[in-house]
Amino acid sequence: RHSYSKYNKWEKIVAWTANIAAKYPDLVSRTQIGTTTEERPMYLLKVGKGSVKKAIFIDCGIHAREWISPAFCQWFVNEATKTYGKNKLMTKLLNRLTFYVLPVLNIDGYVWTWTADRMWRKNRSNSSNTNCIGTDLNRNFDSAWCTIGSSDDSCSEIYCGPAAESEKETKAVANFIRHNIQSIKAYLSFHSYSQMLLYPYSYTYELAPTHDELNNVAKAAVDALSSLYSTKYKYGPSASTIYPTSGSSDDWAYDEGIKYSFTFELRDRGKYGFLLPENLIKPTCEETMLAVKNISSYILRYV
Ligand code: 0X9
Ligand code: ZN
Ligand code: ZN
Repeated sequence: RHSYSKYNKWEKIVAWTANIAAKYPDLVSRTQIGTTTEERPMYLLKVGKGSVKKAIFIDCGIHAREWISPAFCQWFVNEATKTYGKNKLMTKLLNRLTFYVLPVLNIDGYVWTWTADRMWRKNRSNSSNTNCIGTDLNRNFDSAWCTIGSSDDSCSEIYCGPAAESEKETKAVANFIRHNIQSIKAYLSFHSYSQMLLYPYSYTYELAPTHDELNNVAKAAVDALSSLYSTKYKYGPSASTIYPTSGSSDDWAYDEGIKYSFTFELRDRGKYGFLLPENLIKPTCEETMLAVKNISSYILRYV
């Protein structure tokens, strides 16, 4: 049985995408943006009232073992549908913005963490034709691809793949974003763990052209998040706040012109790490909702 306060396996999540779209036809619709290496359908939920307006693209589960991330995407869609018409801010956000939510980007990897190796990170492709499986999808985007904080060794956990966008999962997301670049104003990517809100750049220590605004938006979002349970988040440019990486989705989205591009590293700070207990799903998602609503309000008001 699907539950928002439990981790759900992929079959449950797929069924859930169909069910929530059927239950709220005027708020949620489901489309397929591609298929994974192992031919699983990549379903995207479009959440919002009426036709497409300014849009916010949200993805979860780029890294397979970061289970709190897909849990958050599901939580977000539930909260949106459940509180539409009741919560004033959510009603306004859904009336005036479109949220594209990809509940699990790396589906094959996610399935692998449920069936074979709980600590799997990469996707499940053998595009290198070596003994080692998997490309790190957060190293496979076309932004300073495979330069810094990345590896060309297919056995590495941060393998960049044989080429930028070599992976079907990367390609599907990048194509969708390119096709909808006029409407997409913000890109939010959810990872775990370390409690950070990161923004470009990661492939260079140079500050992004809009650094000051990104910093202000991040600070406000982190303040909103911590107002609930006092959870401490660091925020800043990715390279200096966590570590440099190249081929990452947020840098790519930013350089495509999506000027509000953020990566969340959700709870915790290492006590449980990727194995965050289920009783922490609710508090983690509730506080994160505040940050996402805060950023969304900013987009609505100023962008
Ligand atoms: O290494 C990563 O991809 C992210 N950390 S994780 O533990 N979730 O794997 C950090 C990404 C930082 N880089 C960007 N935000 N671009
Ligand atoms: Zn990650
Ligand atoms: Zn709630």
